[in-house]
Amino acid sequence: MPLFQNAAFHTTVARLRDLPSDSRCEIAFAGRSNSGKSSAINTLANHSRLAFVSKTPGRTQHLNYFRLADGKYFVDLPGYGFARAPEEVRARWEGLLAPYLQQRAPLCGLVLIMDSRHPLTELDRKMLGWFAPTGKPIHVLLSKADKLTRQEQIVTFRDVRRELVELCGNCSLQLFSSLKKSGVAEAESVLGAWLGLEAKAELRASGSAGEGGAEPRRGAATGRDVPTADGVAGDREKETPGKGGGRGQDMPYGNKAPAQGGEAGDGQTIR
Ligand SMILES: Nc1nc2c(ncn2[C@@H]2O[C@H](COP(=O)(O)OP(=O)(O)OP(=O)(O)O)[C@@H](O)[C@H]2O)c(=O)[nH]1
Ligand SMILES: [Mg+2]
Repeated sequence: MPLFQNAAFHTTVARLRDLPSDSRCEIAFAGRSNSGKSSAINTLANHSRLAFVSKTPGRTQHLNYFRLADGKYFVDLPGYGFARAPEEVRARWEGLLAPYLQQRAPLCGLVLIMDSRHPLTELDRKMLGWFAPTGKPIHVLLSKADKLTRQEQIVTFRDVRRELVELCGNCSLQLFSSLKKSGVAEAESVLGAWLGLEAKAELRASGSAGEGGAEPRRGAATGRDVPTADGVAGDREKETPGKGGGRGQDMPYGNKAPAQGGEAGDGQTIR
């Protein structure tokens, strides 16, 4: 059974004070509008309509929580770079997302989705520069890999990996396609490890408990130079202190960075 098969919609959050208080570990899915965030959540959950998917950019407007297990969540975020979003909406997103991304304690990692045909846009770089200083891990999904030839996948993967090393100390990446459902096992391995769900999956897979065979699969994302045969690949670089200024630096959702101290938009403390 896929690791996130039991995912179920939990809640929608539009104000920081409504963030779930029982969360112990949550993973946020960020990226440009229309890059495939909601689709990736559906694919990982093996569910066609858990998160709303749309051809029209700007579909996801709030923080949508999907419960995976007790205290463990995926969080679908609004996309950035949606040119038609009015300034007021963008300001609201920034007021919500800037403090969320930088201060939310149970946020244990970020999945950054980039359309593999246009990876590392200026806004993606802003997001990396914004989030990397938290020291939390980032896993990049190069989405819509089905739109690239095998050769293009290899080149894109290598190019993005080379650049990521410069931009982010605690990053990994892989190719992913929701259409072809490729890259799922690799993503499960990385995200399951962040959530502490992977060991259980290993036990299930090996059919034995406590037999050494339940070693975590973290290595699955390590040290590959090129995508593997099923179009999946990964790489986990050594952790180095994040570059970029974090607070005070440009945030991809709006035009202005939040005030020093990371005001919570609705005056709430982030937990
Ligand atoms: N070919 C292909 N299309 C995809 C893939 N993933 C998503 N799409 C399509 O891309 C469009 C946007 O997908 P969404 O998952 O809604 O994107 P999003 O990033 O959640 O978008 P916003 O919520 O607007 O920020 C939809 O038409 C999807 O069907 C993929 O792996 N391959
Ligand atoms: Mg969406």
